Amino acid sequence: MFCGIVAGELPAATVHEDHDTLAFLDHRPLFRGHVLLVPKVHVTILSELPAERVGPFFTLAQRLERAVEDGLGADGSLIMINNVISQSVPHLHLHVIPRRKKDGLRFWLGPRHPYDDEHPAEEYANRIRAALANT
Ligand code: DGP
Repeated sequence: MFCGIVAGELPAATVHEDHDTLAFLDHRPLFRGHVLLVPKVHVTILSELPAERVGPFFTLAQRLERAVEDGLGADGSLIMINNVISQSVPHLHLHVIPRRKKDGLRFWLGPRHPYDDEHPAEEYANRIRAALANT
């Protein structure tokens, strides 16, 4: 679907385009000015983005953070990527969403699952360290 926008076959309100990336308005914005940044190459999740494109992708994300906040007079922003879970479009996309104080968005990261004797933090850290060593 986002490949259709990249190819110019589907309409979108574009805010930035270069050789590798496209940024356009989400058509169901959480708040007006909600931007989606996508790589033109079709990858589904962040870890599939070729290494040489990661830096430019996030440099552009930083610029969009400033542009969305400064251009719209927002107090802050929500920047997020859904990877598989809650990802309705299987093409990597980074949301840049303008936020205002008391804007009414209920964004709750919970419930929390604390570490305990059965689930010690060090065990989780070990498993992640071991997997990191294989990347
Ligand atoms: P996510 O839930 O993280 O997969 O977000 C996908 C977003 O993409 C969702 O907020 C709606 C937006 N979206 C889906 N299809 C289109 C489209 O064809 N055009 C535009 N502009 N946005 C789309």
